[in-house]
Parts: sequence; C-alpha cells; structure tokens
Amino acid sequence: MFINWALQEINLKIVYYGPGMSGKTTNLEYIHSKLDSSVAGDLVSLKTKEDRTIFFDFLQLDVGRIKGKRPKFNLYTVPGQVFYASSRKIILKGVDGIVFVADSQKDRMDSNIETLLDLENNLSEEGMDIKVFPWVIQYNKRDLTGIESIDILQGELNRYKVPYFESVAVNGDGVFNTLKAIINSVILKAQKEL
Ligand SMILES: Nc1nc2c(ncn2[C@@H]2O[C@H](COP(=O)(O)OP(=O)(O)OP(=O)(O)O)[C@@H](O)[C@H]2O)c(=O)[nH]1
Ligand SMILES: [Mg+2]
Repeated sequence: MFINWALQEINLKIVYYGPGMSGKTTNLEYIHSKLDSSVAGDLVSLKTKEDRTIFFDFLQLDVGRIKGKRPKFNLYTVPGQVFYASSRKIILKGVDGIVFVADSQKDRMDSNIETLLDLENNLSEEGMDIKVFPWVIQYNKRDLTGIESIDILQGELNRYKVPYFESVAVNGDGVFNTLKAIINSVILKAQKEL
C-alpha cells in the first residue's frame, strides 16, 4: 500500500500469479474490455510475438472510497514461464492481494503446484505469510475437456481454504467474481492499516 497524501490517493497492488498460459493476461484483457475509461486506464502489456507475457501487464482501476480517500487498484500479471522467476519477484514487491490463476487441465497440475510453491517462497522472502495474506484462487479453463475436478484441485492447491472461483476467462465467466472478491479482501486489510 502506498498513500499519496497530497492527492488523498491510496495505491493498492493486486497481482495475478500462476503458471504459464493459465489465463492471467486474459483476465486483465476481459476486465479492460468491459469497464468504462472513467474507471479503468489503459492496459499496458509487455509480450512476445507469441502473446506470452515478458515482464508484466498493468491495468489501473479507480473505484470507490476508503475512509475518504480514493483507492487506485493497480492490477498486474506476472509472466508464468519458469525462466522469468526474477521478474515475478520484482512484480510481487509491495503486493496487497493475489489472485492465483490455476489451469484446470489435468496435465497442468504439477505446474500449478510448483508455481504456488514459488509464490509462497517469494512472499516469505518479502516477509509476508501466505497463511494470513489476502488471496483467492481462480480455477480457470473450466470449458476444456481433460480438466481436474474441483474437489481434486481444492485438495492439491487450497490448503489454506481461501475463497475460490471457477472461470472461463476467455468468455469472461468468473472474472469479475474473482476481481470483486480480491478487491474486498484488500479493502478490509487497508481499512485496518489506515
Ligand atoms: N479454452 C480456454 N482458453 C483460455 C481460457 N483462458 C485463457 N485461455 C487461453 O489460454 C492461452 C493463454 O492465456 P494467457 O492469458 O495469455 O495466459 P498467461 O497466464 O497470461 O500466460 P503467460 O503470460 O505466459 O504467463 C490463450 O490462448 C488464451 O486465449 C479459458 O478459460 N479457456
Ligand atoms: Mg500473460
């Protein structure tokens, strides 16, 4: 959280984290496509010609009030590909809430688990504990065949029983439910800290 007292603005950082190709960028693209420009700024994406995120995507939302101040929600995605580990660490700095975008496909379970461990380690290096941190899980790609059941995904990935959402991000299903949940958790945390 960063407060600009002169402008009475609170900057809150929400990071979409998850394995490569799980649908993180697709979430931000959908959010950007549905919101008016008075609420959402430009979507900034740094990607390869194959549409893989190289460093991050960024979208700023200007919604509501917290104790008279204007919160700005800065949404970021990390690059999921294994070799961008150092970028993920940089993007996590100062994070206030996380959406873990899991890929529901059976053959992506190992990548989901590995990326969740990567997240836990990176948070703890920053002195944050995933057990008490605001985060939610999104089980994406529910439209595909060859996907894992929610029970199994829950058993493997949701040890801390955080809120979870099923989604088909390409169609927008579940995208705003997920966003609302993480915004609410982040607001609760910010209100306590102000
Ligand atoms: N069938 C299906 N495809 C999806 C869904 N969500 C995303 N995709 C597709 O999956 C591919 C990867 O999506 P991205 O949003 O670029 O994935 P990412 O997590 O940002 O990937 P990296 O930037 O490499 O970490 C794209 O072709 C999307 O259109 C979904 O719910 N269902
Ligand atoms: Mg991406």
